[in-house]
Parts: sequence; structure tokens; C-alpha cells
Amino acid sequence: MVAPVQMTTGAGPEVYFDGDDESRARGLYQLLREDGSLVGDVAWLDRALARRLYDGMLTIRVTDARMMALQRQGRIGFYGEAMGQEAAVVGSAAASLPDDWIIPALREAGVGLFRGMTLDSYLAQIFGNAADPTKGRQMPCHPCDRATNYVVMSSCVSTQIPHAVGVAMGMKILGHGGRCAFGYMGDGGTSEGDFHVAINFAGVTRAPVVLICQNNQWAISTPGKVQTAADTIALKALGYGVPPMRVDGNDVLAVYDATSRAAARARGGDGPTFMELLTYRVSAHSSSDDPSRYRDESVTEVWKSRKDPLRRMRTLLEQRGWLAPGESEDLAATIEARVRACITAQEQVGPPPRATLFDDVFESKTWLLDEQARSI
Ligand SMILES: Cc1ncc(C[n+]2csc(CCOP(=O)(O)OP(=O)(O)O)c2C)c(N)n1
Ligand SMILES: [Mg+2]
Repeated sequence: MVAPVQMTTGAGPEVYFDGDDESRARGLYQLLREDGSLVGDVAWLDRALARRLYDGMLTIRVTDARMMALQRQGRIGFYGEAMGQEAAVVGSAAASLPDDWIIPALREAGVGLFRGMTLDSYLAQIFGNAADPTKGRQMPCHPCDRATNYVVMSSCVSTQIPHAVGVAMGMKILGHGGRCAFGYMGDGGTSEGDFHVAINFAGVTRAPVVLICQNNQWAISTPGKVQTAADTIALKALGYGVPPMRVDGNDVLAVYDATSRAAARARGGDGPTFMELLTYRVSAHSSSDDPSRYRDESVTEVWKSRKDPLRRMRTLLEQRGWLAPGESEDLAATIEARVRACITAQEQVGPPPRATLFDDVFESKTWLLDEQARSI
């Protein structure tokens, strides 16, 4: 039997993976410290991967900022940012393979973008225009992308988890070996009944799924400490026989490495893993929220500065000469120009034609819909 391992925060692979499941659920896997120094060995990290991770995080940061500006100008109706959570989003996305399926929750649009959903398609969906594959019927921030197996988000908190486990069970039944499903959720999602039902099925069926909880410590105005009496969210998985991992969610290298390990297990037929990625929702819950009414924003400031996931990765990249001084600002400006060009293009696309209202409702139109269609 593997013994428990005592961990102070931030354990590298030699310590973290040496213990039992409970110590992994109570500990915290880390490779890159807040100051940009390394905890463990990352011989696998080359410049290309490091830059893909950093550029992916920067793309989310810049895109989200533009989208929030559009919302404040009244040009889009609603937006929810992932500010401060970019490492959890990109690190996990980078561990996915093209044949895997992604079932996102609230803050994973960046996973879709990282996997190849185009910015044009993302913006078309935010504007709900004629180029929107869902024909303007979804809220902004509920994108989908068939080409990259990125499933549209279901708005009801936690419903995404049974969806993800169901997709994975389907893969197993159909004999689709070598692939897995990624099912995302927030910390709040783990208090819903759907979480317990889904993780139970995942454990019993040994479905090829990686369940990823972005613990950003808030569910709108509900803080983590009144969300659950469990010491950590990862501990919940133990009762269902699903191996847990608890990871520094602001450390893109640890998130990438841990998710890669979990995905490899799933793809190899070794069943599910539950991952708690510890991070912080630096932004408001959404464009309709004002967190200064219910939380101490001096705490937010610490996560925004010292604990910022981009900052620590930038420090490492600059130390290794993989990012020149000032290059990050240039890169951000290039991304912003690209986002602005897409906004201009997509704002000129008109709304979906009214007749499309009746598409995708029934396989063939009923007489009632026919009648309604004639009246528009
Ligand atoms: C079943 C259900 N209850 C309530 C809501 C309203 N709601 C939307 S997001 C949210 C909080 C989600 O918190 P969490 O799961 O931690 O995700 P986060 O927003 O922090 O990413 C709530 C209560 C909902 N969409 N669905
Ligand atoms: Mg949350």
C-alpha cells in the first residue's frame, strides 16, 4: 500500500506523485512557483510548447478585455471573463488531443479557441449573427465548434458533468479507444446533485473521462468556505473511487502535466480522474455582477498581481530567453489588432434570416410551423 505523504503547498512530481490518493487530494501539485522559479524537473518543456501555452493565455486575456469593452459599450449583451484562470484553461486544453471531446462549463471558451475554434466563429456566436452556427439562439459565452469536438455549454450549473461522463461512457461502449472526454465544472458545480450522480457513474463504469474543476473560490457571491465542508474539493472524488489530483491552477506547467497524466490514463483504459485546479476568479462573475458588493477586493488584487498566471510564466520565458523583453506587449498588440479586425467584420454581418428560426427544430416541418413560417 502507498503511504500518505505530508506536503506543504507546492510539491513537485517526486513528492506529489509518491503518496496515496488522499495525500494527492489534500496536497497541491506545482511546477512553477509564483516568482517564476521551478519546483520540479520539466525536461519535457521546450520553447515551442512554452510559447504555445503563454500565447494561448495571452489570447484569452486580450480577447476577454475587448469583449468586456464591447459589453460596456452596449454592442454585445453579456460576457463572462476567465481573467486569472487562463493557466487552468490553457494548461488543460493543451493536454487534449484533436479526437478528444470537450464538454465545457462557464469559463472554458479559451479551450475551444486553443483547439482551433476560429476567432471569427467565436465572435459570430457572441454577436448571434447570420454567421453564428447556432443561428443566434444562444447567449454569448456559450460557443460551440463541431470541427474541434467542442460541445456547446449547457447553462444549468453542473449538467455538463453527466454530459461529459455520458460521452465518455459512449466512447467506451462504441470501442473508441485512445480518446477521452474532458468535463469541466466550477467549484459551485460540485455541490449540485448532477456532480454526485455523474462522478459515481464515472467511477463505476471506469469511463475515459477527465473531470476538471476550476476552483476559482467563488460561485457568484458564494465563497468556497460556505460551499462545502470538505477540506478540499478533490477529496470528494475519493468516496466515488475516482483518483483525485489537486493542482495549482495558476501554474500552467503543472496543469498541463497533471492533465496530460490524467488524459493518458483515460485514453489507455485506466478510467477517470478528478482534478481540482486551485485558482481565483479575478473578474466579476459576469458583466452583470459587481463583486465589490460581497468580497474583499484587496484579496483579488493579490491574485491579480503576485499570483497572476501570465506573470509567472512570462518570468520563466524571459529567463530562458524564449521571450524577449517587450515581446509580450508586442504580442498582445498583435492579438488585439486581430480581435478588433474580427469584431469589425462580424459586426457587419447581419442577423440570421428569420426563416432560419424553423431550422433544426423538427426533422421535417410540422403543419403548425409551416403556418407560422408563412406568417413572418
Ligand atoms: C442549476 C443552476 N443553478 C443556478 C444557476 C445560476 N448560476 C449561474 S453560474 C452560477 C455559479 C457557478 O459557480 P461555479 O460552479 O463555481 O462556476 P464559476 O462561475 O465560478 O466559474 C450560478 C449559481 C444556474 N445557471 N444553474
Ligand atoms: Mg467558482
